[in-house]
Amino acid sequence: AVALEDLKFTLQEVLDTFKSCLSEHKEVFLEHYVAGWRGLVKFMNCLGSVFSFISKDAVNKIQILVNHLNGENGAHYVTIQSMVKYELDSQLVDLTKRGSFPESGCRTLLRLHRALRWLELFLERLRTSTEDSNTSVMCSEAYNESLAQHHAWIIRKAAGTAFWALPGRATFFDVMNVGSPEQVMAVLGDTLPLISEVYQVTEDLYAQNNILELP
Ligand code: 1PZ
Repeated sequence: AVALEDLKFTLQEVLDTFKSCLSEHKEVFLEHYVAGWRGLVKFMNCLGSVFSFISKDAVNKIQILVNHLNGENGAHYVTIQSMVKYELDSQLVDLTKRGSFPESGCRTLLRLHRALRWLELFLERLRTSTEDSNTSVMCSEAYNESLAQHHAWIIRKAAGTAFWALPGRATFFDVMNVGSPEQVMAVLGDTLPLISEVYQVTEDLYAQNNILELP
């Protein structure tokens, strides 16, 4: 049987994993990055089954990265930096059109990375929201400013529909499981800079290697 503890999400947990993501030389540990995503998926699953098509895709991508980590070349996948270097040096990435490497670490992580930008924008809105703010509106604004630009029409349509099923702000805060709204705001204030930094380090790395548009 699954222990209740495993199902229970806390925002604090996600905060802690993102905190452990960055090494002192600003490398991103893939293992912790993936753990952070696992926590986010857990959270999404608490919001209702409408989101399962979204979490399924995230879970798929997490699994691809875990397989690389646990594979025979796992040593190259310890950090995002080493992964990018290894896959590019070994020509394991489709650079211009999809073909031989649909499961490269670089293209797979890029999808999660783009979603992290959505999360950053959404949490920032949540952090500065008031009691009567609408989570669906905050969510779709954040989406339109980020991920939507990378999604085909049909996905945007499906995502847009799912957003209307989001619970209200109060329920959202309950699911985050950190306490009073004031405490949620405080934890959000602590979490956001960490997520932003992980995002920025990854963004810079991908920009330097000219791989921000991998197919
Ligand atoms: C809390 C509400 C959740 C809102 C999440 C907002 C993001 C909506 C994204 C809709 C994605 C729909 C499913 C699949 C999309 C894929 O086509 C793309 C591109 O991958 P490819 O086809 O190239 O392999 N996948 C993605 O963009 C990754 C999406 C991950 C979404 C994770 C959301 C995490 C939310 C955390 C909740 C706190």
